[in-house]
Amino acid sequence: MTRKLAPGNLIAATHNSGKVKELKALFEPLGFQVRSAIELDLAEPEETEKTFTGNAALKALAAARTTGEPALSDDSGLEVFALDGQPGIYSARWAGEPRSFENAMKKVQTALVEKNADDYSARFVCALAIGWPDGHTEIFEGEVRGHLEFPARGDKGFGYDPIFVAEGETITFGEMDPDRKHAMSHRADAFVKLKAALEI
Ligand code: ITT
Repeated sequence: MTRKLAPGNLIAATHNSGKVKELKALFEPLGFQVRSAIELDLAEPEETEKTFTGNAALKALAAARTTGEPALSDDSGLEVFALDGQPGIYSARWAGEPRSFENAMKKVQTALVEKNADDYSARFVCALAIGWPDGHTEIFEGEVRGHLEFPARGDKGFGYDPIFVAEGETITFGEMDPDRKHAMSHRADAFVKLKAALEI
């Protein structure tokens, strides 16, 4: 049975400040006090799973066990159809260390050019997980479909936003007002499912 989640303390189990901002915007209006793994200086677990849902569960449980509070995690990424779903769960890792999404976006473009691809369809995927200190998890997956455009445009958002144009749109997520992105993104899609199932 789905475990419910009452408003209260919630740890955002992520070290990505772009995600922290978006997750706070989603959960704080519902009465949650959200503190991030960055604020709490939590260790970053190694993402050893092969799926978005697996990695989301792993990150939420690590934070919940360390803090003794329910934790929310987000595992997400960009899947490019002509690249057989890459970078996918490796979306952050394509940016190298220290992370450069300018480089990651160039890598995507180079891979498409090398493949002679004429189909630039892509989707963002997001798995949101809630983990409890006793090991229970609830996980929800969302997506937003669209295509890629180069060169990158816009300085709003984060990650691959400057090259992603959602279906029916002409501007990139990087150019879009954050409220509008929040209403249609893969994160919003997963959040709607989470909210309904957990009755928050
Ligand atoms: P945490 O694991 O600490 O949450 P991370 O950045 O390593 O942070 P992921 O492993 O889930 O997170 O990597 C997902 C990457 O996919 C992320 O770094 C972004 O570059 C990209 N991504 C996910 N959602 C995105 C969005 O809404 N807009 C742009 N890029 C996004």
